[in-house]
Amino acid sequence: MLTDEYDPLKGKMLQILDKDGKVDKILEPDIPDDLLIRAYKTMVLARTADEKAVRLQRQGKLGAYPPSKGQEASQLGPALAMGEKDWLVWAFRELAALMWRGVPIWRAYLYWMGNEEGSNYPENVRVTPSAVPVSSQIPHAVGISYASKLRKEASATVVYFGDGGTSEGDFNEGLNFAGVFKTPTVFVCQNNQYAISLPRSRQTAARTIAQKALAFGFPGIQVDGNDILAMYAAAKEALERARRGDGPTLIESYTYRLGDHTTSDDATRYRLDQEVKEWTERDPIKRFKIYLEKKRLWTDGTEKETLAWAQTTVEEEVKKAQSFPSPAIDEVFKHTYAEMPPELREQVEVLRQRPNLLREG
Ligand SMILES: Cc1ncc(C[n+]2csc(CCOP(=O)(O)OP(=O)(O)O)c2C)c(N)n1
Repeated sequence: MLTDEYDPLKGKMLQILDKDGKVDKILEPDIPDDLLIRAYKTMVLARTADEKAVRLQRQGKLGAYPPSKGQEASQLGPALAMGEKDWLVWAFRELAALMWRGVPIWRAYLYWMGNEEGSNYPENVRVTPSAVPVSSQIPHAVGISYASKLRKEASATVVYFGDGGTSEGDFNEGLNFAGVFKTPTVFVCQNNQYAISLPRSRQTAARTIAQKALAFGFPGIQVDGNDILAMYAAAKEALERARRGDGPTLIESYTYRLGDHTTSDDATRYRLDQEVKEWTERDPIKRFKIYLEKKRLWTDGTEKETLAWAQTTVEEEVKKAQSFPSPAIDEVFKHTYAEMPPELREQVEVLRQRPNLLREG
């Protein structure tokens, strides 16, 4: 068991692919070549789509956007290990995972353009809508997985949240319930070192986030989140544990947000250039590419083709998102309550009479 070998109290972090693309042969997971290639292409596409979203925001064509540059392996590793019937519950910075699970990029763009159609995923896609209130998605994920346990379904739920999210009541309540009721939940904490400007050292005095699992009575593991093979292996084991009925696992993905917190943030005000430079050298895409090259699955030619394909694909997705008309005024109020409460109905009426209020803010 990886969670025994890498017990958080032993102070070891799971890494299979080091920053120079060298693989640990003993721990290397058995992933078919075609899946490895698809995973790499998805990471490149996610990076391209992410950088495009930031540029669209700067041009006033998209609202606030939370970049995920640098966290592609952290997100994609667990998604790769998931089965078709498993649920993915995300926060707001998990573009690569959404893409892998079948959410079209244009829908993701539409969501950040303020159009709720962006959350209308295809019928067979088991992904919940984004949850911006920090950690509010954790109790939802525990509820979903508890429901599949009661129904005796063989599906598990993977839920993503950040290091900042671990200070919320919802984190503590959710993990406690999961431990007591042995729900089939895989908790993936993307520890990207900051909650906006607050560094991880100010978030908790615990040495690792992974060790918090032990107090809830289930295993935790700290994983190099820029190593797709390690994230895949840890998630695979956690999903198997969940499906066996042996309960939840907490995976701390030790990673870094290379971009700003959102397009409203300026990370240079609280991070040193040197730190960003060091993490850029640990880029998850770069090391995965070296791994594929060594396995003779990748060449300069396929790289060039893939970069061009990613650019063209993203431009097409942008066009699709932009072809949607602006939503009707009452759309903004529709998707929280089954029945709209009177105070919201009142606000809709005011807006109908004075639509400029929305633009004026
Ligand atoms: C309950 C709640 N409080 C505050 C905020 C404002 N807010 C948005 S993101 C964020 C930081 C989240 O940090 P973390 O959980 O580490 O995730 P990251 O943004 O780094 O991915 C905060 C405080 C919010 N969205 N919800």
